[in-house]
Amino acid sequence: LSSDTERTLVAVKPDGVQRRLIGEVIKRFEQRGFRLVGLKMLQASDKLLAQHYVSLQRKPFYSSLLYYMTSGPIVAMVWEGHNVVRSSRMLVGDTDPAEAAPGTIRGDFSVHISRNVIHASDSVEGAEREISLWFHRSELIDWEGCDHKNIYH
Ligand code: DGI
Repeated sequence: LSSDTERTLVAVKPDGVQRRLIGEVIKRFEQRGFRLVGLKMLQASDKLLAQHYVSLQRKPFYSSLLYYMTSGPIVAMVWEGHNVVRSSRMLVGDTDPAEAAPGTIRGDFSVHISRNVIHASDSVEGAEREISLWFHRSELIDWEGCDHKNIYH
């Protein structure tokens, strides 16, 4: 993989879908210059979310987190580009909206940690694990934008 093909999982959570923020989220990732290589709307199962949030199983908020994440459709995406994992976390902002800077997605569109609109993988290894949970390989599309030479070199 060349340095501009790092990938990350981004998901508009049920509150973000209900609040019609799908387009806003896609707009921010597109205008930054990242490439969308996978996209779907789904009603996530408890099984998928248990795998996705395996590291949080012992947290006191775990059952309410799963209840919320299964309360309605989620829009899952895979974005590709140079340093996209770290850049996505910066676009998304702090986990707690009270700490998220204005200009970030959470800082602009959320108030409470239990309804923070969006997910983005927190490491390259985490991203690989999460992408394989949420997407089949056949659902990811390799394509090169005609603007590639303007965004890279
Ligand atoms: O990677 P993040 O989503 O930024 O954060 P995380 O992996 O630590 O936690 C996953 C989600 O769990 C987070 O987006 C919101 C929820 N969460 C995390 N900490 C708390 C929490 N929910 C509640 N109610 N209270 C928490 O302390």
